[in-house]
Amino acid sequence: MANRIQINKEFVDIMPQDYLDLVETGTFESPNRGWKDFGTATELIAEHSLCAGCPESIAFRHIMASIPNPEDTVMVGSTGCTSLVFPMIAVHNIHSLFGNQNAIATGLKRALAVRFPDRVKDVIVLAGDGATVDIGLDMTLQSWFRKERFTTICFDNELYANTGGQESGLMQKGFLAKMAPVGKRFDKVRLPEIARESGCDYVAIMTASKPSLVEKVIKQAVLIAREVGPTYIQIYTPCILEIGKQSMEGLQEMRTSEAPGERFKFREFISPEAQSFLDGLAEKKKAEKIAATT
Ligand SMILES: Cc1ncc(C[n+]2csc(CCOP(=O)(O)OP(=O)(O)O)c2C)c(N)n1
Ligand code: SF4
Ligand SMILES: [Mg+2]
Repeated sequence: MANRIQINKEFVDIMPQDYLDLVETGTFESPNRGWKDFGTATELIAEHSLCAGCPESIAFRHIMASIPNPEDTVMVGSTGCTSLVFPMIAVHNIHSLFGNQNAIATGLKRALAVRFPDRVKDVIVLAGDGATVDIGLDMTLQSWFRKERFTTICFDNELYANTGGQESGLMQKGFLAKMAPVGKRFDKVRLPEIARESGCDYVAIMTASKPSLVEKVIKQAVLIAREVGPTYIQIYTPCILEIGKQSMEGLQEMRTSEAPGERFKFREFISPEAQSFLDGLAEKKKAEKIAATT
């Protein structure tokens, strides 16, 4: 049972069961929480408002289970399908005006450091591709140039899903959508490469199909952002509605798109500073294991 996360007594009788379970049996304050804990609680309440089978919901659940320090994490969202989920997750979160998310996160991270000097506070931006690479690109890049210490996660569904399927910079070349009938004229913007060149110390591109991989990447990204510099994760969360797939077909779509040679094949970039930080962590873990067995 969580000590720091409590429900106000006045509200207990109106809270959804998922929230009550979360406080009673959730993994907050557990140092080794991860996707293996699925089933003990639901960090994203089951009756969320995304389309049935939307891969954004799977990705959200994998991420929520993997955040290393949820009780001291603030997430910053932006307008889009992702913002339908934020009212239903059990982590502090702020909704920002479309595109402003990395500017808001910058101020928040700095303010939290002043307000809570003795406590580690993690900030995680989670926004769609339209918010990250189109309308918010200026704010995204400026936060990376300045080496602001937070993680940016882009749910890349390669279009503007929430407004009916307009073209985004991350859409594939030639793709036709309901509100982009001419077809995309230029290549998918290479945001992972731009992130690396703009100062990110850790960058990963992937799908949400493998919970263990999502866990590893999220933990690395959050810890590197805490200690070294900005981190960026781009996750393919296909909009099944716009690409004409059934609710059960999202997982296969992600698997197909992460095959060798495909655009979401797992890739990561780790700066030398981030690598030596990760090596130090691994050494520490090894030493703790040896100490525990002797
Ligand atoms: C300042 C502003 N501009 C435009 C919009 C309209 N709008 C709402 S959601 C959206 C698209 C979101 O696309 P994306 O960021 O890719 O998220 P998705 O819905 O695909 O998850 C747009 C253009 C808005 N709400 N606010
Ligand atoms: S419109 Fe697409 S991205 Fe949005 S909830 Fe539905 S399937 Fe998911
Ligand atoms: Mg999108």
